[in-house]
Amino acid sequence: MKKIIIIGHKNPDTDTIVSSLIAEHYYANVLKISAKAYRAGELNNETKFVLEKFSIQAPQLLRKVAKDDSFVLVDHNELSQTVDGLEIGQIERIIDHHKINLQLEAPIFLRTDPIGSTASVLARMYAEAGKKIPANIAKLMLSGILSDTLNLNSPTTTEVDRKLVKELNKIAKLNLKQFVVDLFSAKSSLKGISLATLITQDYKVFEMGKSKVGIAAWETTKPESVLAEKEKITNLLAEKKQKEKLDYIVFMLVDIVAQNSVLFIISEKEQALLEKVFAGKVTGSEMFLPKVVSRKKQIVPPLTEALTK
Ligand SMILES: [Mn+2]
Repeated sequence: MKKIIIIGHKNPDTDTIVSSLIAEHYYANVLKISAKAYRAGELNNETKFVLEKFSIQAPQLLRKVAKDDSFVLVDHNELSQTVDGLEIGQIERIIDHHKINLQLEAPIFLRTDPIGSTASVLARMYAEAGKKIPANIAKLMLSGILSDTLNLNSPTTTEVDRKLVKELNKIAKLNLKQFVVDLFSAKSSLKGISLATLITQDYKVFEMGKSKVGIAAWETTKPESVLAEKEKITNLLAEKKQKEKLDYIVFMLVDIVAQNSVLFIISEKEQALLEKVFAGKVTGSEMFLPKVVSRKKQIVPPLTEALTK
């Protein structure tokens, strides 16, 4: 029987997981259509914390794409970021907050808003449908928004997200200050994280012009612990670049307290590109970027522009 599968991106983050669960609820309660949330990879420590705190079951891992099933993509739309084996014709709906980079073959339901998280987009969809948001869904929405916007500090944050946090917390009734401390401490936790995992847990591949660019990010309140491993991380990145036949690979270490980033530079090729695009100085194979915390808004667009010219 044909099923509808809701799925977020590979190397799932909190927004992608909570959005798949929220979308499952939206399908059941607003659209009155049965659809099931799955995940495209292992949960990170932050997402585990969220689901445990609210006693919500994680979506099952999707092991195989069946030809008959149709798909709802949440929090992504690039084929390089979705589950392997999925064909464009199987996509029936996209709910996202990223730039659309997809050539479709047929009309589909498509909802993208340029706001802080996919959870925010879903919250708006409930409001537009005149549906009340239950407390457990409001908690998931808050987690997605606060995680993706780094507690409303990322430049991806909009007025919509700020208002939503206030409105949703009237339902969820969380101690937001404490919740964010716990959320970011879980985000920064290296428990069970090998260096190989560290560079793939929040890793995305982008097609920029003719170049294939891998960009890994690690958001943390404790950058020192990761900086100390720079050499090993750089070696792993070089291997990954070769294995995946990438043109460039970059690792972005985001300090979510000080609100800045350090890019790890693996070769002269990356150095030349990054120096041209960001006008920052490379010292000891790293480039410091003050006030840069968002891959989506501050790293991907200027790189894409430089590589498509
Ligand atoms: Mn997101």
